[in-house]
Amino acid sequence: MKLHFKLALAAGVLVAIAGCMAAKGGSGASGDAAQKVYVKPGEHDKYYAFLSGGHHGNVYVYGMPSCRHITTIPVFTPEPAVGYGVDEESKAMLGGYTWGDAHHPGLSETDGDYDGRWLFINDMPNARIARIDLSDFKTRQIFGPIPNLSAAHACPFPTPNTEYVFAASRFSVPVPNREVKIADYATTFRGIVAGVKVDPKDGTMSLGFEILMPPFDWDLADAGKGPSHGWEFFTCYNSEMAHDSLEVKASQNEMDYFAAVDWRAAQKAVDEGKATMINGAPVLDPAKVPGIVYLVPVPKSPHGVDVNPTGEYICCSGKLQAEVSVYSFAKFQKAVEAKAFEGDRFGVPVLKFADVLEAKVPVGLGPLHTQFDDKGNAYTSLFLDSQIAKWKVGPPWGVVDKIDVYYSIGHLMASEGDTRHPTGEYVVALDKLSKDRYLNVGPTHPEAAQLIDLRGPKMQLLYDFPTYLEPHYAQMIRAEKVKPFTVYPLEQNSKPFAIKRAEDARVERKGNRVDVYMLAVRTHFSPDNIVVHEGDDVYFHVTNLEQDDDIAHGFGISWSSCNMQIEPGETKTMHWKAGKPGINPFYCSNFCSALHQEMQGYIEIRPKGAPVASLQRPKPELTAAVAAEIGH
Ligand code: K7E
Ligand code: CUA
Repeated sequence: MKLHFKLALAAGVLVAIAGCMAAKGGSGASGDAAQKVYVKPGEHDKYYAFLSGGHHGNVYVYGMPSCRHITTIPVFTPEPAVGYGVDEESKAMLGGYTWGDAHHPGLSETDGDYDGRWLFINDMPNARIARIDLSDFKTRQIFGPIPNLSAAHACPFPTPNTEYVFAASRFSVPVPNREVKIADYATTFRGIVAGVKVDPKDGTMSLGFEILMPPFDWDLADAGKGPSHGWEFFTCYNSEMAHDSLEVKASQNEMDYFAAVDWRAAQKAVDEGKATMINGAPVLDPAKVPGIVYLVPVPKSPHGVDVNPTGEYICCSGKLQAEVSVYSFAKFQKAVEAKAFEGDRFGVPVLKFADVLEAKVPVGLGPLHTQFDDKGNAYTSLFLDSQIAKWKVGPPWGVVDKIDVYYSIGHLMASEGDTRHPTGEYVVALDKLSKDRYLNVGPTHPEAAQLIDLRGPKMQLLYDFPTYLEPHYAQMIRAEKVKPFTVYPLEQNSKPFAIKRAEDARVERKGNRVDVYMLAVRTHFSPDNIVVHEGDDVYFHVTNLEQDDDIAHGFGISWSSCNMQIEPGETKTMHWKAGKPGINPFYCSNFCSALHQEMQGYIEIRPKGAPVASLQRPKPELTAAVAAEIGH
């Protein structure tokens, strides 16, 4: 999110920004930094880092500490090289959308630690959550658009056993959405918090509950753990309920809030039938169902909310304040038990600031997000100061170190930093502006990320690496926890259109529909000559029979947008519409072998009504060659 202008206007700190920019420059790194990021050729990194792709709609995978970009996982956006959004399965998963704005990767957890099973990530504008399976680094489910909810920014932030992922609305809308006046915002618009259940066996997401919230802009979230397990916390801005000129009007109140949601109580209320169905979602109204959500005042337009590794403290950063407000979960519970409320907003009880606050830590200007290490320290990003402040969690609560970053840091990611056991080795600054740090590539600058060593008494800048647009948040997991397989075992391929024997390769037609059961193996497609009618709907079901590492085949068709990659052992289906009578070539688009260039074929398109066999088989010599290649 572009906070720059909003903050400058609202806080009147333009001078502060200009001043701090002018003071920057120089490398910041020194001494033994190069050795600390060096991973010898052929050796592997210690951590996987998953960086959100922002409005690129995907996930970038980096190795740490080398900061090498290893791959990009397509999630919400079509990707032509592998045919994501082109083959029938992934096309259906994208649901007609061709973009997403992905902000927050959320690794699955067991007992509050990353378990390496799945990675969840939000698409804010379209209110969707994707699940990437880390057994093959593929997007396997896109859940949503979640009904009634607009712009899932506080999302997905999994709970300690991945019981739930969450989505909260950044932009309130009428619930249910209908024809209303924008001017009726405060009476008609509502926020929504959605609890999305995750199946513990296979990760499948389904809607658990929705809670009707005040029409504020729900911003970020984090799950409780340890003593605060069972709760999810959400910050908001715009408790003023402005619907225009937000950069001024939404910064009037001294206090906004964080909301604390008791997700077990919410689920129980739904199971007991206390919800109203709206657009197919069970919606709970806190005015009618007490005990599921509370509000706690937070100074000055908070952004990040982060629970410390022990689960005792909730750290909120007021963007327009130079402090992190640290709340005690124990005090929160006490205040709830005592019903010490100072009124309510839309039926949600409001607790007293002083009752729940534990400490105020004066970190510096523009605090946004906080991460943690294994030694009881917190690290808060300072957008306006372009710094990270390291501070002690617990008395005597105070800043112990600061480091400059280049420039205007948003999120930061510590190694296993959202878990109960951060490793305290690294933090990566995810900077919003790179300005002069890289070769000039024109007006669109790359994003800037910086690796910082946390192991010494002082933070040490090790390395700068540019990224493509536009990581917001990221997570870093120990590499040994992630064990993806490198080929799909052919015997486990149960796709309905898969074929595994040379003699099963064929073309079948029924009416205008043509099904091509095709095999790909070095270095042939079988069949490689196909006859269709103009206008036919042709479905290519391509099975890659390889079982060797790194032997993917491509299948691309000339004069079309049809291309896909088929990995070893995999079957994919792609639709192609036959054009005018003539000849249309296809080929293997993914380099696979010495004779890759020979891996090609032709489609013969005949006029409507011309004779075309309803069953076509490849020439016997091709079938024999494929059989020889695969052993049967
Ligand atoms: Cu850029 Cu988490 Cu969307 Cu903060 S978010 S900076
Ligand atoms: Cu198969 Cu290139």
